[in-house]
Amino acid sequence: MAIEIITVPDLGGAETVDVIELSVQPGETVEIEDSLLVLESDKATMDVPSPQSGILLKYLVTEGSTVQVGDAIAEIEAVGEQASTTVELTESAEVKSIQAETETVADNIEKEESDTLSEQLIIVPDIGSDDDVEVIEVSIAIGDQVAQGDTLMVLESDKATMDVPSSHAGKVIKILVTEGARIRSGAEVAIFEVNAGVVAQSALVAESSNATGETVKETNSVAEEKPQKQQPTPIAEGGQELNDVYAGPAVRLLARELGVSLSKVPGSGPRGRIQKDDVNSYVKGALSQLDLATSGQGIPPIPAIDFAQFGEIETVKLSKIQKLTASNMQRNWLNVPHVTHFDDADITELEEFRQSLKREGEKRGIRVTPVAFLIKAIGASLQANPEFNRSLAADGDSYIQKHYINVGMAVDTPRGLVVPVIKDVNEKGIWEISADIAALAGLAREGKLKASDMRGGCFTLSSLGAIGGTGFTPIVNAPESGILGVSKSQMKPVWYGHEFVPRLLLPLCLSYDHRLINGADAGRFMTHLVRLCSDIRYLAL
Ligand code: CAO
Repeated sequence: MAIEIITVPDLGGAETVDVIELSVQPGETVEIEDSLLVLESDKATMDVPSPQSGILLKYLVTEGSTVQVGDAIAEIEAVGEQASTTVELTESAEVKSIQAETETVADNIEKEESDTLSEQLIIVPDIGSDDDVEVIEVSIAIGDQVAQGDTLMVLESDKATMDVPSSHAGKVIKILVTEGARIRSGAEVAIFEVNAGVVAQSALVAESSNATGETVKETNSVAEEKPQKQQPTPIAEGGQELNDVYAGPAVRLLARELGVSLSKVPGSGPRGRIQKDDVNSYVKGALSQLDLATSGQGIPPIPAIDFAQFGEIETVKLSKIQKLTASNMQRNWLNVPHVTHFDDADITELEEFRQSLKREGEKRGIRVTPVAFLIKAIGASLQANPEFNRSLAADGDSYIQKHYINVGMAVDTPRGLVVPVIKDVNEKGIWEISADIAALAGLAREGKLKASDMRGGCFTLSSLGAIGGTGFTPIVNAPESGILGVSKSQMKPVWYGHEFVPRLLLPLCLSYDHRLINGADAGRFMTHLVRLCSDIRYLAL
């Protein structure tokens, strides 16, 4: 096993350069000419290609470090052949050719003397090759005021990425190229409305790779006075200013593969250079925005509002439970077509019976509330109406019929809403259920529930009876198919056929998943439940 130390090759004149990108992960395999890292001097950005195929063992430099010719930069476990030529980061032959040709083009550009506005056809200068190259970016939009030297578009060949700067200042009135098109020297790029009297100049900025993959960046001016390469300030359709795009070929390629417009990616590298990580972070951010936007199945997100403009505010972080509740509620509300069925149960006798249990309850140390009867009655109703004890399978092709009866109970705690589950309620009596309610509600409020205490529910009870209200529409705790909301019992006059009689009525609100349960099923379930609550003798049957 041969370990090769890779060193900084000839920098083509630069004394020191910054390492701005480590392009390979240690442990990854590299082929000859794969870019190992990107260096940057004041004038040029250079990919350092691997002279050796093998496994990159480690880097001997870090991003941000400064290196010079001969410095060791990486260790490679050599596999296969070594590059036959020495890697040198000199100006490539192609770039030189581009420079020479560009000068010729510029010499031929005519000078306009007129003071009137005229149309000017903008063409691709000689790019030093007869091959078609791809337009990877059109940097101008119709209506843009372009300064001489502004980037019109970016071309990419197998070996080079080239900014094509504008030979004229003017207003873009027509664009004749599209991204993805393949063009060559002399191709028509755009039509500008130009102010006459401008000395036309042309420049070509090439960020080019030679045969060994090295990249150099050169600006070649061709007129008597060297035109400054302006920072492009293209105006997007919405009138929004875009940033100059400063990125190497590898990053441009990645951006194109991911469909990212580099003008939207903030660069974190030296002088704002866009790095691969910047593109990845941009994509991650965009995806999470998309998740937010589509978590409502295409429903547009609620806009962010600065409430401080209306008065004093404070921002408080949600607890874990609150966040989970929010996400579960939204998920359930959006997934489950809800219907809520209302009825009142006459619990006059139930309440008398419950009061009669108080003394014994004190002896046992158990407090019996209406909730215990409701949970028992729900269990019996689930047994009698098994369609409420089903869950729709995730694929929507089947349902799961449960043969156990566990009832979840919403508990209001300082940290948020939790739903412990009372297991096998149909096998338990009122004392046992009451003890379970007290124990689980206590654990919930102390934040001591175990995950297993909150799993396996078939149906949920949400009792707001101790708090008040005449009715509400609870959200189904999917994949359960029903939830019973209970409001505060009240004495009300009930017509007994010949007189009004004061009765204690308990408002019940049954929400259900209409994909699995029909209205008639819900009516039967509710009627059964109301009968059990109104005459608890039926609970014994
Ligand atoms: N009508 C009138 N009074 C009622 C009642 C009702 N429907 N339900 C309970 N009460 C009474 C009880 O009888 C008790 O009074 P007594 O001590 O005089 O008998 C009193 O209200 C207090 O009850 P409690 O809240 O201590 O106990 P509980 O068994 O009624 O409820 C629990 C337990 C855990 C369900 C409840 O404490 C709780 O947290 N409820 C909130 C549930 C919730 O947040 N739901 C919304 C979820 S979705 O948004």
